[in-house]
Formats: sequence, C-alpha cells, structure tokens
Amino acid sequence: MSVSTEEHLGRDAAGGLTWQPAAETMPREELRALQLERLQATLENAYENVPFYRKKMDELGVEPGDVTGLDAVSSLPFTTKIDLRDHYPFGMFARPRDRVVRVHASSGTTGNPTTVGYTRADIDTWGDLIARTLAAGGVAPGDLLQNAYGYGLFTGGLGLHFGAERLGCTVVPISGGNTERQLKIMRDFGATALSCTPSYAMYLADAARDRGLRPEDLPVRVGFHGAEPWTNELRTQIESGLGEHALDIYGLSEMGGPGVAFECLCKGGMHINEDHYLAEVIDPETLRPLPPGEIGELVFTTLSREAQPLLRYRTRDLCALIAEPCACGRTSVRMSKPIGRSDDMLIIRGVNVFPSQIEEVLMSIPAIEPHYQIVVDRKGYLDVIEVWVEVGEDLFAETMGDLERFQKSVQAQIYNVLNIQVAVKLKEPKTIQRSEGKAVRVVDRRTAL
Ligand code: DLL
Repeated sequence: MSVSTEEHLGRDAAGGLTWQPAAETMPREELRALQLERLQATLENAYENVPFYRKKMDELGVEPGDVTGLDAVSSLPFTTKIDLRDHYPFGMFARPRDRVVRVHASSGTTGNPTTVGYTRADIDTWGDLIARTLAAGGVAPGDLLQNAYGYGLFTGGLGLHFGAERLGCTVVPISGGNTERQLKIMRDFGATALSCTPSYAMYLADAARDRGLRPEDLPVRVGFHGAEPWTNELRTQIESGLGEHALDIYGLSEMGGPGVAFECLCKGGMHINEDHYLAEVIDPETLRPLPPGEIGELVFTTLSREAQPLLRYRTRDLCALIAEPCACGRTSVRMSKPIGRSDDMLIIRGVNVFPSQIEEVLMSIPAIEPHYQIVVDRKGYLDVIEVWVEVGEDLFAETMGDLERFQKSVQAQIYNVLNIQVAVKLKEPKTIQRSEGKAVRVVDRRTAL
C-alpha cells in the first residue's frame, strides 16, 4: 500500500501549521472514500497474512470483499490486548520478521508485553503523523524540541524523535528524568518545544519555580503532553508554570504509538488522523456503536499499517467523538480527552469512580499542589478510599484547626461530585512520589474478596 508523504507546510486557522494540508483538510466525502479504499486493503492484508484474522473472519463468515461500505466495519471481529498477548511476540505480524525494521512493546505490568512491528513505510507514516502534531502547535522546521519522553521500547521517545526530525526540527533526545539537567539544557539550548507526560511537565514547572525561574525565563513556547489522562485544570497549571501552550497528544503502542490523535491550538479535543485510523466509540457492555457526543470505549481499525494491521482494537479508553467542525479548519473528527480507562475505573462500594473526577476537584482548589495519589484499600468488606494531597508551604504553616477545616472542605467537595465519602490526607510539600514518565495516580491495595 502506498502512503503519501507529500509535504507542503501550510497555515491553519488557529495560529498553527499543517504538515500535510491536503490530507488534514480533506472534504469529508473524499476522506470517507479514502478510508473505505484503505479499509479494504487492510482487510486483504490481515486476511492473507495473519492466521488469527483469517480464522476470526472465517468464523464470522466475512470475507474482505464483503466490505463495500464503511458501515460494514461493525461486522468485523474485535481485537483485544489478550489476543495480542496470546500471539506474543510476532504472531500478529502481517510481514515476515525480516521485513520489519523496528519493534516496540507496551509496558505490561504482568505477563507478556504486547509487541508492535513497523515496516519502513509504517515508520515514515508515523513520522508524518507526529510532524502533523507538532506543526499544529506552531512548531516549524528550525524549532528545537526537547524530547523528555522515555526512549526505549516505549513508543513516546523514538516516536516524537523521528517525527520532529521529519518536520525539520533540531531534536534533543534527553529522555525522561534528571530535572536539573532538563532545566539547564532547556535554557542553554533554547528549547522552543517540549514533549513529556503532563505529570512530568508539572514537575518541571515546580522545579523551575523552586529555582527562582519565572515562566518568561524559559524559552519553551509549546508542549506536547500525553501518554496518560489529564484534565483541563492541569493544563492551566502547566501553562502558567512553564509559560507554554500545553497541547494533548494521544496514542497507544498497539496503534503504533503517539500521533493517533493530536490537539490544535483551539484546545478543544484531539483531531484523529482519520486517514490512517478508523475510529468508533462503542458501549463497552453491549458493544453497539454510540453516536458522537456520547462517552464510550474508543475502538480503532488501522488503515495504513503494513506490518501489523489491527481490526477494531478495543482501547479501553473512555471518551466521546466530536463531529462538529473545528475552527482550525481541519476536517477530522475529534476525540474528547479520555476520562480514564474502562479497566482502571475504580468501583468503590459499587460507585464507578474515575481518578480524573477527583483530579478536577483537587485542581480547582488553589491551596492544593498538583500532586496527588488515590489509595484504595479494603477494611473488612468495605472499600475505603484515601486521597493524599500535597498542600503548599503557606497552608502547612497554619494552625491544626485551620488544617482540619481545610481538609473537611476538600472532602465535602469530593463528596459533592462522587457521592461517596473519601478520607483526604494532607501531606507536606514534596512528599508525594514524583514520576518521570507516567504518573502512578492510583494505588489499589485491595485483594479480591
Ligand atoms: O502512551 C503512547 C504515547 C506516547 C502517547 C507519548 C502520547 C504520548 P502506551 O504506553 O501503549 O502508549 O499507553 C497507551 O495510555 O490507551 C491511554 O490509556 C493512555 N493515553 C495515551 N495518551 C493519552 C492521552 C502511549 N493523551 C495508553 N490522554 C492509552 C489520556 C492517554 N490517556
């Protein structure tokens, strides 16, 4: 399958740039025709080259030629992380291993990781999608990107790296960690763009403030933060701490890594690269498709991947599709910020709780620092939830009575949103563990009943 790599940088209507304007602003009719053509080629590739898919499709009685419209996607089989694990390491590849130029893997906490393979063309496409992402934030050839995503099997580091080089940036492959050095390099080299997780961006902002650096002392104009859920409240804090536009970037290893969707400077949801990924949102219980605007589980079918086509991959991420046109001029459908994952949703005494709901409350309280941890435990048969929050030096110097009143008011605000009682524990400044990569927001100490 040939993948166009024509590059003609253009301007979008939100103050950013387009890397492949023709693809990014393609009329929807044309886009749907392209999606169908690519879906058919993907089905051929999967059916002919991946025994898992041949078996699944035979069982369902579907042949690649049966798919003559995009709606027929709902007749195709789903793919889950378990399927990928079962075919570890290379059983889901549609190309012989010696045609695969790169392998990444996702960080599984238990069991086998899931592996992802790329042909040369897959790597080039990925580079284009990241170039689109950076350009949308106004990054142009000649900008200097400090890439603080982890390098290695994780797709963040190398993904951003290749895309930034493709765009023509100077890339500093600093990887995560060593905050002192990050701040020094940022200023000495004059980094105009930054890529790292939102929790690490916040950590850098704090570290800069502690060293007496003001946002205007930092040269970074725009940051690309993703790989974990974060709220608009946290965005505001990062933006004022680093003096940058903080943009969201979404992806997952199974789809090839970051660059599946990205935000433009309108900051109103992430544009899905629909010429390369067919998106659906489904009800995770009934598995039926949901209309735009309704929150459900995001499901993707790859449309151009050669080495590892995936059909209807269940991401477990919960969000809604936004079909209204965006002011930036891109024609793609957007996805709202994922509110969490259907599988890391906590069920506390029967109530579904998403860590992001707690984050929203905490971030709206000025005296609370943007570092927190949610600790879930079980006392007898009852789930108990503690929210550890760090408070600023000023508040910590108050009297016990003041602290207690403050703690009760935070508890009440969380109760208003969740309708369950949580115990808020106020922690001294800098005592909650920081992360250089994805933040550990939830510690679940419960064992199965
Ligand atoms: O996190 C890829 C990535 C790297 C994305 C750098 C963005 C930037 P995985 O390690 O496979 O891949 O984790 C994928 O992380 O299913 C989501 O649950 C979560 N995730 C990724 N981006 C976002 C985001 C990379 N912007 C899993 N908002 C996904 C919320 C995100 N969650």
